[in-house]
Amino acid sequence: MENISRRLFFRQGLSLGALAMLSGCNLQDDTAVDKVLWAMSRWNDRVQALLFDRNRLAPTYRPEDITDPFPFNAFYPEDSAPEIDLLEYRLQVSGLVDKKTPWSLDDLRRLPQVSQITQHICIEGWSAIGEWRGAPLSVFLQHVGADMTAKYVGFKCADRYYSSIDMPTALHPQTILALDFGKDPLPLKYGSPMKLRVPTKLGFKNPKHIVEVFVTNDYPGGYWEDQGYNWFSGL
Ligand SMILES: Nc1nc2c(c(=O)[nH]1)N[C@H]1C(S)=C(S)[C@@H](COP(=O)(O)O)O[C@H]1N2
Ligand SMILES: [Mo]
Repeated sequence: MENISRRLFFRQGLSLGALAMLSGCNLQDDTAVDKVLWAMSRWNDRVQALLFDRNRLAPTYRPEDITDPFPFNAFYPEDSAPEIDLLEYRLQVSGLVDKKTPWSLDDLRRLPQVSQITQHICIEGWSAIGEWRGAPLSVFLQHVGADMTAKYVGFKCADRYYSSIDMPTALHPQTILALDFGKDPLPLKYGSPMKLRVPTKLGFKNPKHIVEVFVTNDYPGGYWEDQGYNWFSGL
């Protein structure tokens, strides 16, 4: 048994068969296959995290490159996007932070704002260029006294969507809590009143309609991530 799996490993590379033998599971069994694939995806996350260069910037574009109209996407149709009262809105902050006081939109706008024209790439096979403006997430995390040595920053949305990113990506200069799309406040369909814009990751890692930010060492997953999309999904 030992020999067969070693031979398979060297001859065929890390084939599913070899993996099954190495991990001692029977691939007739769907849950065993599933476990192996999940383990591979989490291993892939770790390799991607190691390769991530916190100083490398995603490409930026010119105003004339902006895609108009910009596509809408969500797990529901456009007219079902959650409507949030802008005056009542308070961003909740939880987990490994010193200050859990909720933030109004004016509070968020008082932080320094940066603009970016970047490309959004959706796993479903389309990409588009847009302009977003907002506070760097790193500045926000400093203000709330976040534990910057924690592993994850997670996001909860008004529509049951949720996602999470690694701390190095959270601290990347192009990762922003976006309040504006082009010259105007974020429209309802694009994530009003606030979305995470993270141009170093795929579109599904850009949660819209964010109502809570939390810092944690416990893997938070995400809406699509928990259905099999690779968690890191980034540069
Ligand atoms: N709250 C929320 N955020 C979300 C989604 C969603 O369904 N709900 N879909 C994600 C996906 S898959 C994509 S491609 C982008 C689409 O953003 P857009 O409507 O601004 O193009 O939002 C992401 N963030
Ligand atoms: Mo997407």
